[in-house]
Amino acid sequence: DQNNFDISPLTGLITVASGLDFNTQSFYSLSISATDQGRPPKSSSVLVNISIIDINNHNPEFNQSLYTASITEGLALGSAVIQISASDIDSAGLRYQITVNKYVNDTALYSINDTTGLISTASDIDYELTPFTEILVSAIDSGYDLVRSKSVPVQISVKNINDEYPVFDQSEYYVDVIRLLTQNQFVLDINATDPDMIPDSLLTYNISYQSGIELYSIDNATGIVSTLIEIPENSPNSSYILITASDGSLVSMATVHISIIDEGNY
Ligand SMILES: [Ca+2]
Ligand SMILES: [Ca+2]
Ligand SMILES: [Ca+2]
Ligand SMILES: [Ca+2]
Repeated sequence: DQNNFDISPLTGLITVASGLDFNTQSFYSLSISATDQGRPPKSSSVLVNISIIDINNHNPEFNQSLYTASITEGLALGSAVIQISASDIDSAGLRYQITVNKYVNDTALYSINDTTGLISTASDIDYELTPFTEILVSAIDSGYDLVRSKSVPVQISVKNINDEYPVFDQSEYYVDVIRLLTQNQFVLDINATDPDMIPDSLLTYNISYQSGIELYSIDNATGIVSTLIEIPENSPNSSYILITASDGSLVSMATVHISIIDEGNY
């Protein structure tokens, strides 16, 4: 290629005239001629072959400047999240690596296959704990003298599902009730919470079982337990009821132990 090289007409020194790139053209064959100043001039020519030596002069490039993915919480460990891909004009093979990751209890949330660039879950992904995370992925070439790398942000958002059970503020409740309490009297206030977002955390309370006859009722919304009827004189000293809290699909249960005490002993 004439334009890539110059030759000094006097000294014969061949110099580079423009940028050379192994990846564009790796071999040149120049025909050089020398001419004397006789009359008539005589000349002769020679072929000069020039091989370009490859160096690592290109950075790896990702096919996107930002990757975004959306996954559902509760996926099995090792589930695919997103495929990352980079290329490098140099022939060297690339490997991938996560350089910045979010940790939960010292465990990385995501991992990457260093040859394929596939990102997978490396831990339990919990919306209530980490609804969104940004990791940094690097593509690193295998340059011989010089290693080049490039990194790209990967944003992963987690979709919520109703996976959290209602949690009572106590698993067992103990309450004393005065015998001869009339109906609609306050007995105790039960509370449960649910880590999910509304509406998956809106709870309904119910009494699922009462030992003995039906003496108590619960307000479905507030969890306040009251007497349904006047406590009969002959009711046993101790009884229990089972309370459920439901978010619409997930149900938890707690036990309320009730001691009925005589008014004089209270
Ligand atoms: Ca390179
Ligand atoms: Ca969860
Ligand atoms: Ca959830
Ligand atoms: Ca829930």
